[in-house]
Amino acid sequence: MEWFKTLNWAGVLEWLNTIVASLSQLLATAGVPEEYRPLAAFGLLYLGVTVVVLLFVLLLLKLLRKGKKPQTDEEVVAVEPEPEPEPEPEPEPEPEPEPEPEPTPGVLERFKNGLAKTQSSLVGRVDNLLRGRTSIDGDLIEDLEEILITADLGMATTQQLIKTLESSRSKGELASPDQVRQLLMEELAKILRFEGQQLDVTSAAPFVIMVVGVNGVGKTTTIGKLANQFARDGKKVVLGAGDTFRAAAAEQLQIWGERADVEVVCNVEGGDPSAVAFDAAKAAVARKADILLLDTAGRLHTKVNLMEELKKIRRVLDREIPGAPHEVLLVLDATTGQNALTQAKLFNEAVPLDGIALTKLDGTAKGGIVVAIAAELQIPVRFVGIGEQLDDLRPFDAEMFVSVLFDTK
Ligand SMILES: Nc1nc2c(ncn2[C@@H]2O[C@H](COP(=O)(O)OP(=O)(O)OP(=O)(O)O)[C@@H](O)[C@H]2O)c(=O)[nH]1
Ligand SMILES: [Mg+2]
Repeated sequence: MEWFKTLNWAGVLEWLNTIVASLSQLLATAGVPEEYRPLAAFGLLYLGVTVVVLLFVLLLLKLLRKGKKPQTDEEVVAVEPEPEPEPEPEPEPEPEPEPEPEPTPGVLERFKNGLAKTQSSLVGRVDNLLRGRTSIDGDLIEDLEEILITADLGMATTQQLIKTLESSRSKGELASPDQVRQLLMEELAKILRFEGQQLDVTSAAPFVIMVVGVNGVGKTTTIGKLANQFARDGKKVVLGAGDTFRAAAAEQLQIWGERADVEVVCNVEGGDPSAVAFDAAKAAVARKADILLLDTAGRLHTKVNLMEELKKIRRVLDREIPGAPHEVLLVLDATTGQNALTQAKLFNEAVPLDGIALTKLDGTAKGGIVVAIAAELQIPVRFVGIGEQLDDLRPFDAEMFVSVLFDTK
């Protein structure tokens, strides 16, 4: 307040007087009558001072805002929202993080996920039985027998496995739980392994695959997945829509054909499936295709006339392409368990089967059926379906299957 007292008020008044006088002169030149000039001059002075004070306040606010940078989160919260926030300086662009690897799990992991239910119904129970055992006795083998049967390995296969276990035990080769586990793995792989397990489509051109099976097991889906994989491998593929029975069956195959970018040969709905087989075989030869995949209508294995129809299709194919079909692939749905064995036996009687595609392993605890199929039918399992995605049909590999099944870590 000291400065206030020491201020030269007389000087200030004189200075104001000078300004008012100059303003009056200015007003005179603007034609303002003399009696209004002092009032107008004061008015102008008042306005001018107000503008200067306002500008000063604004400048002060701006300076304050610049100087005050919040340091902590609490301070940020405490800061009053500002009427016109200064645009924050653009933060330094963070270096782009390396793109995450695709979340699609690897083949082994997909297999493991697909076999999870079968694993717990078979290996999980075997491990529970073996846990904490120091010796292997007859009771344990009996309990093991029950587990194998209920895990859909089938009576005959289970008996065969139990016989091997018993004979090892009597020779003193089965002293620890680990040895039981190991022997089971070896024996299962032995049953599942086949000479020429993988389908070799290079042995003929066009290589004709006729796909058969009961309703809804996954024939068309399997054809779609195979077509995609073959096409991706650079093969020229033709599809034959031999299911003329079910409405929209040809459309379903056509969608798969579009996805794989391969030709689909169709005929009228309700037409003769042998005629489709004929047209498809002709088209495959004309286009110099590497592979012809022929879909057929789902049929009950117990319906004799329908099984006869398959024989006719087979004959037609053979007439057009000698030696065809090179592969009659039976599609079985793993969720049907032991019923799949009956289907396979009856189909095999009508049209000798070359291989099996076991679908829907992902949705079932009955995956042990694959062992029963291989052991009792002596037909190689070529493919297994572990889901509905394009890549979820995998070539079957006995060693891999067993090691994934017993990998409980
Ligand atoms: N989870 C799962 N589903 C599958 C698998 N394979 C096929 N499916 C499903 O099974 C259902 C039937 O498949 P389709 O291919 O139409 O069966 P289809 O044998 O051709 O049937 P029909 O022509 O009617 O005899 C579809 O919903 C498929 O997505 C698999 O491996 N896993
Ligand atoms: Mg179908």
